[in-house]
Amino acid sequence: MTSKEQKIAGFDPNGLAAPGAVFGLPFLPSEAEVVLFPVPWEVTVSYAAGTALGPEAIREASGQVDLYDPRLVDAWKMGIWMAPSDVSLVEKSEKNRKRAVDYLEAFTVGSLGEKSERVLEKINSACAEMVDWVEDSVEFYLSNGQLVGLVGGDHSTPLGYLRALGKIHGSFGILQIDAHMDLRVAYEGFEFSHASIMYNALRSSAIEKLVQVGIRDYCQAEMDYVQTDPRVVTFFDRDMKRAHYEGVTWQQQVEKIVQCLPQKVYLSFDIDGLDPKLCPNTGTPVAGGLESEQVLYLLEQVIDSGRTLIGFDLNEVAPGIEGDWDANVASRILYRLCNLLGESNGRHRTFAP
Ligand SMILES: [Mn+2]
Repeated sequence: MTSKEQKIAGFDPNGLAAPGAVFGLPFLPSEAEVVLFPVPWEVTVSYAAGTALGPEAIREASGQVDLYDPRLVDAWKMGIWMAPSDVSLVEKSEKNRKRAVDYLEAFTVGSLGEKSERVLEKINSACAEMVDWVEDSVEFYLSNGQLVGLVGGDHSTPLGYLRALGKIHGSFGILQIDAHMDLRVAYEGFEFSHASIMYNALRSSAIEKLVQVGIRDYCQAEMDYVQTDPRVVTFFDRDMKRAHYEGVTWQQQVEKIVQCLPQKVYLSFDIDGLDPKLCPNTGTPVAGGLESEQVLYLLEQVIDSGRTLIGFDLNEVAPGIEGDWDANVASRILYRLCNLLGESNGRHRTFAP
């Protein structure tokens, strides 16, 4: 028996979760088919802060998640492990977040001088470093043959991961669940803003398609961008709701969404794509949106269509001041996402009973 098999044999999936380990699972980093990579970073947040606390809040809440997966028998045996949050990254995020607040004050009152330009340069280069660091870190796990789920942080965090996947897969499509298009060009002067993640991603030819779902808060320039880039397909929340009111089923809508995606699919899941009752403390909540099971159904259909989920991120989760509701919702979604990622890449078969 390998050490992993011994752990599986000795683990009680019905028991209380051990604190600290994600989902209470007993695996070593090298024994995990899916590695969760936390990026506690929020520098360019435009409204409420708190998403840098997301990964650790999710880790804590994950102990409450029951391990039975309705789709996959003994899903937990595949092995999920979450890397520790990098302390120096947290410090850098805080330092640059303060810089960003000062810069935005000057920006808002229209008093940008030479000093604020220098501050902006510092912020942009710190963000560029974060992107490079994510790319290198994720490449390490991918080169081990492991699958990666990135846990933000704000929505600027997965750009380095997308670059790493581009090197391995050549090209792929992004399925984006979000209230926002995130197609702004250097929002508020920030080159790597959470509001620019998809604009930045699309600068690479590795992204052959961007399919956006749940969109309900966007500006004219973003609408114009969608018109000019044939790779982008947007499913607006308003249109999907109206179709639903008029009798179109979710299954029918999902079929259309899935048809827009290429063979290889990356999921970028901004929690604010959901109804804000499920994520009241997220940075920029917008009324409307999706139920968590609607998104999971969509993903299952992506996989059942024969497409491959090559990776995902879950971002913009903020725990808020009281309670752990946002992290509770997010950790349950995260567990199902990990299992679907493993399933889509044939990683469950090895450990089936
Ligand atoms: Mn977003």
